[in-house]
Amino acid sequence: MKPLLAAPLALLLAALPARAADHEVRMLNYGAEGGMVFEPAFLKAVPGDTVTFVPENSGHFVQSIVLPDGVAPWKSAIDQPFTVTLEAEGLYLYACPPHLMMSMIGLVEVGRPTNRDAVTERAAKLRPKLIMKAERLDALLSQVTAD
Ligand SMILES: [Cu+2]
Repeated sequence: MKPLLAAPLALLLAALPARAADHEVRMLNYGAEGGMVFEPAFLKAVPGDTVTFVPENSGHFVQSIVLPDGVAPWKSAIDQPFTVTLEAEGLYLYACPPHLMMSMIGLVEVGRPTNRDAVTERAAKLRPKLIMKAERLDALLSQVTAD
């Protein structure tokens, strides 16, 4: 291709929307970080991506705890795969309610962490409920992009 034609083609390709990614988070009785885990528990994504929660063992479901402003709360049915579209920028903190005391929690960072303060506030209230492995909460928060 002649160089004069290559430049307009590159511009055209750059204008096409990027394909949204589908991330997979497994719900496990036992994973690399011990018992009752989301894997991976921390995820980075961009608006428009989806996350599918896949129950690989029975007894798990997923419920949102803190979401970016304007995003409706969500909750899956027990033992069923569940897909969420990440429409807004911000942090999506979620848990498996039956195993909350065992710190079965996860966090998705979509674009910029616009609701960091809300998540930090809620994490302080959540911590006493995490009877085992509460350090998982700190590990998740520590992975959020700094301002
Ligand atoms: Cu669970």
